[in-house]
Amino acid sequence: MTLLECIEGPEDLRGLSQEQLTRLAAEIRDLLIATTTRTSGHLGPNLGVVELTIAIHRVFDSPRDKIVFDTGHQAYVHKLLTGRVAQFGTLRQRGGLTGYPSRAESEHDLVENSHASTSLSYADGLAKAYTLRGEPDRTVVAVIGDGALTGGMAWEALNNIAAAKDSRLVMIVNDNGWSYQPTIGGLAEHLSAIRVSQRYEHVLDYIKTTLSRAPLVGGPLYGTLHGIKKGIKDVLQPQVMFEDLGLKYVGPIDGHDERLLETALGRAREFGGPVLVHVITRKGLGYPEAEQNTVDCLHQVPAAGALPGTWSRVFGDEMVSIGARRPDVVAITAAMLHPTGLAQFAAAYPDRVYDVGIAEQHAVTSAAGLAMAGLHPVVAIYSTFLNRAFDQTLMDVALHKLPVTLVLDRAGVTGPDGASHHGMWDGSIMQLVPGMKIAAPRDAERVAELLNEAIEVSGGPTVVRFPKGKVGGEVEAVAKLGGMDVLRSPGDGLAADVLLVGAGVMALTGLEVADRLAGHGIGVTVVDPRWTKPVDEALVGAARRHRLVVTVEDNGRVGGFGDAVARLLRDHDVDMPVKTFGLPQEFLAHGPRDEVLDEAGLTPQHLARQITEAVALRSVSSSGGDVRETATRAS
Ligand SMILES: Cc1ncc(C[n+]2csc(CCOP(=O)(O)OP(=O)(O)O)c2C)c(N)n1
Repeated sequence: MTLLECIEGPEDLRGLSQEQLTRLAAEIRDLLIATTTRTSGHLGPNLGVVELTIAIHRVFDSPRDKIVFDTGHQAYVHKLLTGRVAQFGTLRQRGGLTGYPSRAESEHDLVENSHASTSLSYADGLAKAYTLRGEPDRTVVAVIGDGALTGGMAWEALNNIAAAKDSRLVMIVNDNGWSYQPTIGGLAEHLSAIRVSQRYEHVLDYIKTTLSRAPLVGGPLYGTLHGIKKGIKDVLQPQVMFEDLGLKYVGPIDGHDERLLETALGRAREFGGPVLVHVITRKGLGYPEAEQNTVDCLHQVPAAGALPGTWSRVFGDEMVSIGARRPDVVAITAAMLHPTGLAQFAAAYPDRVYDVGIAEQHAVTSAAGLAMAGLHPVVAIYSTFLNRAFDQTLMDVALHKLPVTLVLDRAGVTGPDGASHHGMWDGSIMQLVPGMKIAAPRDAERVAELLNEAIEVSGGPTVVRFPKGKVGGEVEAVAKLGGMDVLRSPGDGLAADVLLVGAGVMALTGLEVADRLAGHGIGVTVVDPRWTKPVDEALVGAARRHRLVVTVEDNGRVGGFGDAVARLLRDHDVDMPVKTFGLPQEFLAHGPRDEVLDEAGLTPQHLARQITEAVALRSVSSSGGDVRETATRAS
């Protein structure tokens, strides 16, 4: 039995010797590598926090003390130390452990949102609550990476925490110099100045020896730390910045020296007010393939980069051609250059790409500024993270009718990252934005076509949304209906029973549904709207020529494309039932995309059954002709 297998909870760590802790760290690293290379997952970040997580759990008393992991992708070690070794092999598998903290999994898990830069705000609230409730013996710990620290919310929180002098709050900045890519920005430059400083080793030694001589508790300790800080002020800039905010600063601490970490954290805990502990770690430590990976230190396995054949790559390739033709087109990423497919654009036009850090709100308003000055920015963002920048899209971009294109990767069900990563909101919230135009390509050709159309729009914002993963082969239109593509007409001998409008890839699902329904004698016209906002008014006439309208979208059902179609038909007094299929408006668990879609009823089989029942309920009286009579042949 390994040491790790004997750890059923943090209390089992307490009796271990330093030598055993070293062995434990090695066992954890072995398991992290063996598991994530099989199941997929965040390898690099977790390898970097092994000693830190051990130290946190030896110093603090979870779950009485509260530990908030920012983003939560680096919480695997925490899972292993809180009784989940046996289940770890099920990581990110359907029904297995989630890839982030999960309140359902453990009382030691608190925050499962996985959207970065929130930990300090949660921690601020928790610590204030414990003060108010008269529970001063509890400490709140936030673990935040230097990448997550580039997010605006983190700074709003710091500003407030600095003023909450009674909060027993320990903020651990896990500084490895990397976000997905090397962390960018003014703060990052300060932090990296420390790491490359030739005097860094001396500083660590100095802190090590001085800390071990420091008094054990409270104010006197801080006097000592303060003295250290002042002494190294010329070498280390960040603490000056934190100090100017009014925050106590401890560091930098070698994040792989478990004993030293314990000493620093123990003293931070005893201080009794908010303290920031600056810890230097190495992303990917212990796995050469991660340590030496120059793209992202194996932030994720398999790599999140835009591989050939993926939607992101098709987008990225098209951006390179657009960039050659349109010198006014610039690109923005919020710390996701490679995963969003912008790496080639960055290589071709290094001056025309901006990595703003994990700062989606800033990305969008900065894009507004670029557009005001005559450029056409393309903001490439994962669908789920656009939620952050709704107000910026609405008020900063749309109100000013600015030509900004938001390219939303990973729209719809994404899979193993679970509830917080499914891109199921954008199709609804973007419907609310006046003047917004939303494109949903069904295949690679349409990604290029619709991206180009979006970039031609000069009077307001546009969205292009597409899913995660591999893109299928081209599906050609058989006819046009207004600006939409007709992919299939009911077929010989079948009536125009159902008008099925499938947004994006759901148009392809629609084709399979139509095949199944044809087998039951039900004629289906399948339309890909291409643009899901504004809804093409040609649907009004087409609806009148069928007996049932069906919409299918890979987005939450509430307020999405389907609701927009139903509204259009109501507004035109079309007396036609509309069945809107989409994702249930719930937080959907993790699992393979096809399984999540299956559970949501969005497979051809489920849809065909439900549509057959709906058709059966309709009266047989049929009106109007066949869309084939009115559609013009696609040229
Ligand atoms: C709002 C938001 N934008 C983007 C991401 C995607 N993302 C996940 S982890 C990560 C990098 C985090 O870097 P850091 O906090 O330094 O942690 P590390 O992985 O380096 O330990 C990013 C950009 C996210 N989770 N949330």
